[in-house]
Order: sequence, then C-alpha cells, then structure tokens
Amino acid sequence: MSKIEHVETTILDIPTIRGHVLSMTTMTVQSVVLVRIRFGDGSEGWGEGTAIGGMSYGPESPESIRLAIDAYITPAITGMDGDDINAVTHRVEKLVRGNPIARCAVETALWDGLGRRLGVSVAQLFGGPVRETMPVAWTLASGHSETDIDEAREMIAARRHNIFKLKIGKRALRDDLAHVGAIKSALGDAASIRVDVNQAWNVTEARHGLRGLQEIGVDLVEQPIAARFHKSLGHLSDAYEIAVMADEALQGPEDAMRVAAERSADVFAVKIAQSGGLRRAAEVVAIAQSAGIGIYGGTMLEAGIGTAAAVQLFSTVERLGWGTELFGPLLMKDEILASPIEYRDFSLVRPQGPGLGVVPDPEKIACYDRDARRVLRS
Ligand code: MUC
Ligand code: MG
Repeated sequence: MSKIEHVETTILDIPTIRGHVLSMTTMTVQSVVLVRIRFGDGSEGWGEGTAIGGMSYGPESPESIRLAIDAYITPAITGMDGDDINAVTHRVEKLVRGNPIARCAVETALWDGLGRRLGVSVAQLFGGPVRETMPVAWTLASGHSETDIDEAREMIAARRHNIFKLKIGKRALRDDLAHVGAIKSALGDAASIRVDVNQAWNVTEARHGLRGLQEIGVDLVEQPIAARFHKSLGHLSDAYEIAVMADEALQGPEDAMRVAAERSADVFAVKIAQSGGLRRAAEVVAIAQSAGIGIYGGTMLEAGIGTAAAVQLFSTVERLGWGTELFGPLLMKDEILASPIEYRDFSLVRPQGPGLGVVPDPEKIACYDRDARRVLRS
C-alpha cells in the first residue's frame, strides 16, 4: 500500500525561443502545470498538464487544469492506494467529466510513482519498450517563410530534425500555399513536410487546400477542418492521396473508435493529454493499429515531464510509422529537467531509469513558478 498523501500543483511560465505562430494565436510563453504526488511510503511521482495558447487550442487552460486538480481530483484520491492506478483513475473518471489534460497530469504522476517504487520504467509498466529512439519532427512556425527555411536548414545540418510540420491556416489560403511551396522547394527531398491547420479551414477551403498541398508534395495534412466534422474529414481523405491526420477530433478511445469506424482519417495524432492519460492513449493506439490507421506521437508542447511520459508510452508502440513531434522542451528557452532528454540523429532517446526516467530541477521550478514570481514582484 502506497497511500496518496499529498498532491501539489505548480504553474510554470517558461518563455518560448521565438514566437510560435499558430492559426489561432501566437505563443511567446508556455505555461506548464506540474503535479507532484507524495505517497505514504516516502516515494513521489511527477506529472505534467499543459495546454496550448491559453484557451485558444481547446477548452482547458493552465488555470483550469490546476483548479480541476486542486478542487476536485485531489480530494477524490487522497488516501487511496497509489499502486491501484486503475481504481484511482476510474474514481477520477466518475467524479471529473472532461478535463483530460488535468486527468493525464495526475495519472502520469501515479505511473511515475509506481515505476519508481518498483524500480522499473513506465515503458516497462506498459509491457516494455520495443525501441529506444524515435524520429522527432520540429514545427516551423516563425510566421515568415525565409526564417522557417533557415531554421529548417540549421536543424538538418545539426542532424536534429528532418521532418517539419508547418503551422498554417492563419493567412489566406493562397498565401499559405505559397509559404508551404517556398519551404518545400527550398528543402526538396531532404525533409518530410507536413502541415497542421488546427481546424481553421471550412470544407471548401479544405478541398482547395488539400489539392494545392498535394501538388506541392506535402506528405500529410493535420486537422484541416473543425474537429466535429468527422464525415467531411473522411470525404477529404477519400478524395486526395495526401494523408489526412485527426488531432483535435481525438479526445480518447471513444472518438478514436468513431473516427476509425467511419474511416475519417488515415493517421491519428495520439496525445497522452488529449486522450485523458497514458492508459487511454494506449487504447487509442490499439484502436488505430487494429483499424490499420497510422500513428503519430503528438504533443501539447509539454516540457520535460510530459514529454518523457509520452516517450515512455510511444516506445512501446509496435508501428509508429509517422514518428513523433515530442520536441516541446526544445521550444522553451530553458530546460526544467535535472538532465535533459537527449535529441540526436533526427531522433530522441528514451530516458533511462525508473518511472519516467527524468526528474525536475528544483531551482528551475522555483525560477519559473508563477506564484513565487508574483510574490517577488509584490
Ligand atoms: C498541435 O496542434 O498539434 C504540436 C506541435 C506544435 O507546434 O503545436 C502542437 C499542437
Ligand atoms: Mg495538431
């Protein structure tokens, strides 16, 4: 028995290395909710819940994640046995509807705690890793074609990334296609180019958009239309050869089942946070694999803890055909882990050691802690 004694949440505000321009907002800071669970036997576990661009990407924000945990999840699970992760998550699922990022943050801390107590990695708890490295994409989103091209060339030369995701949907379709075309012709076959529209197009724009992207030689288009338009997404993937990926449409296995049954997408962006935790993300993976749908290891641009959790899970996935985009820590100006996740040879390396294989650096937490900074300023 490892009683859940104390659950602590902290919001960190970490500046990004440059403005990250998405169809809905431009990020200059990433706000990360860290969860630390202390157990009765003296062990602890860490989790992370991170949203994108405040509330512009989805219904959860850093503040709502923290509130859901502090006001609802913590009182519901305090005193329960942290070794019984299924019992704890079922209780949370019953008492807290929605809020998948908050639920994921807490569940991650439970897996980390259990792994540390048993002396095994979270990957081991999910059946064991089948790979120690995995391909990792980078997102080009400076807002300027020339800057993006320079950035991509630097990444290729440093052998850090050769898969690039371009964030489009903010500008007029014609301008976006010119932007993507410029990047593709500058990089040629040295890179795989994919785009993410973050739901910005209507169905007519999407038809023109997919035709244009396909002609340019883009490999994949992510969530071109609103998440709720499953059928139209399916028509788009039937009408063009370019791979169509569902992202915002997937909030866990229930959505995955529907998208798979309707064959609305060729690829799933599987996100541990959006799925509502590692266990539910593993179920999304299982649905995709049994339906012959491709898998991409997606991110909510988490810092090191959330990224390590996703890496542990994706290391257990048999067919990870589209690689991952687990580059979140590299988008932030500072690293919060005591020893950073390693990126090399266009891949990232699964952190070794028990649990998530990573631990946060207490000095970095103190440095970016929103509340501590507020106290300092007043
Ligand atoms: C998204 O919509 O996929 C992932 C990479 C990135 O730059 O933004 C995220 C969110
Ligand atoms: Mg996306």
